[in-house]
Amino acid sequence: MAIIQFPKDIKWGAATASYQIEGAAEEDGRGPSIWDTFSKTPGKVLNGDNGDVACDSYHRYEEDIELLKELGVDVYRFSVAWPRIFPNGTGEINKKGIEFYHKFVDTLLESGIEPMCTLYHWDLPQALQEEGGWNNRATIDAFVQYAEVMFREFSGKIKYWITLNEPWCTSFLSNFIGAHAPGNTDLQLATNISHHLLIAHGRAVQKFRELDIDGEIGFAPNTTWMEPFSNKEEDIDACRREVAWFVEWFMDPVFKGEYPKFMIDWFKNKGITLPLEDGDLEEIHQPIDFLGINYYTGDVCRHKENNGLFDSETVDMGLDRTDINWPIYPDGFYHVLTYVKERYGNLPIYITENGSCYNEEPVDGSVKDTGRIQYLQKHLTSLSRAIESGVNIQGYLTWSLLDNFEWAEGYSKRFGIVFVDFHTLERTKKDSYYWFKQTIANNRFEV
Ligand code: GCO
Repeated sequence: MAIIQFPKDIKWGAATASYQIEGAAEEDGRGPSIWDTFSKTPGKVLNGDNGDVACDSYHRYEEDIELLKELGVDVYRFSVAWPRIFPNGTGEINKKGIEFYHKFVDTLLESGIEPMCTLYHWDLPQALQEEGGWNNRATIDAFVQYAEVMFREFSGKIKYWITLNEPWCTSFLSNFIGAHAPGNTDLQLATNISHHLLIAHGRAVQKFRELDIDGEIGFAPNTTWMEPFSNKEEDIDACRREVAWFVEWFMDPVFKGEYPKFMIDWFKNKGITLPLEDGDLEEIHQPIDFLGINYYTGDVCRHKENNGLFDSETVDMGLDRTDINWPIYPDGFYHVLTYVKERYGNLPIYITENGSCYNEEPVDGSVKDTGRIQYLQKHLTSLSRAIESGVNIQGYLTWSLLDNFEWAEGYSKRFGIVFVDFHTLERTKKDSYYWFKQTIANNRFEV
């Protein structure tokens, strides 16, 4: 038996996102988002599912906060639906949207839970998409305006702010791979969008400083880790490109004020360039207070000529997989955390998402999701290795509090530590909920 002990001041939490849980899609003046459009386009989301009702958290947030309270978390990460604040993306503010988040944040605070607010977790107002979405620099202005409204309204209540969730998904997954809204498949477009998102991030941070808001601001890129199949240079380089697409591409501009040259060169060979304008990199390169890290999976990878975007392939090493078929690779979590520390210095890090898909359902009132407990144990053990190695970890937030609308997978993939029956909307705590609760209470667990 080994004891995995966490520092006494580590913050524990859970995370969700607006479109995935809120429902109430047409209520209180909310405008349509690109996810409403996408999920209602036949063939885009499994089983034709959409977020019209989701977990109905818009109406059941008090019950959700009770679950958080009993769990004993310090922090809850949620996202604001931009189209509830600005139904058309810009212009008139929707007072009812603001009121909803006030009620919600007040209830969290009364429960002794610190709100961590993500401004952009993918539900772009459809009206902005019709003007070109993130490919149009006007969307950056609209985002900064929306951010300013939120900063002013919630100053003093919300202390932790995240500008963007997973800009890789918003750009490359949504506009090159085409799996997420708006579903484009154009690498140049996706590259433009990745750059515009970073400007939007930087300008929101500038606005936050200018308004002198009391609190901390950061962003939450998704990370992965690829272990080279062999020590051959070409395998190492292939892995480096794969990881850099998630890590350096988004973090170098923020922390160093430049894009990684080897990636720029790689893209240039494919005829792809960045839509760089004077002053862009300065705007992106703003000091931030913390880095959010989302980590789920990694793999073993090697060079393969003319394969995919990066002349690479993953090699099936027989790693166990979760029910979404992602390899379970806790060592990658440790490696990416130490890598980020080496490359960017020892800035404060929150694990803003880490969790797993297991689809167990309730039997006699309990959900025996042992796979999820094991996943948590393994990843928290890796996290402990990173902490012991000096990585400045401030907190760990698991994805997710609730089973929810899993984007293109609809309701078929469950990531919650609380089971949601999508017909009755009844919540049932899973075994992993109780395990996490105990880990939070003791600040440690045994393996
Ligand atoms: C993400 C996401 C979540 C997903 C989770 C599981 O940021 O990718 O924030 O919305 O549900 O990652 O795929």
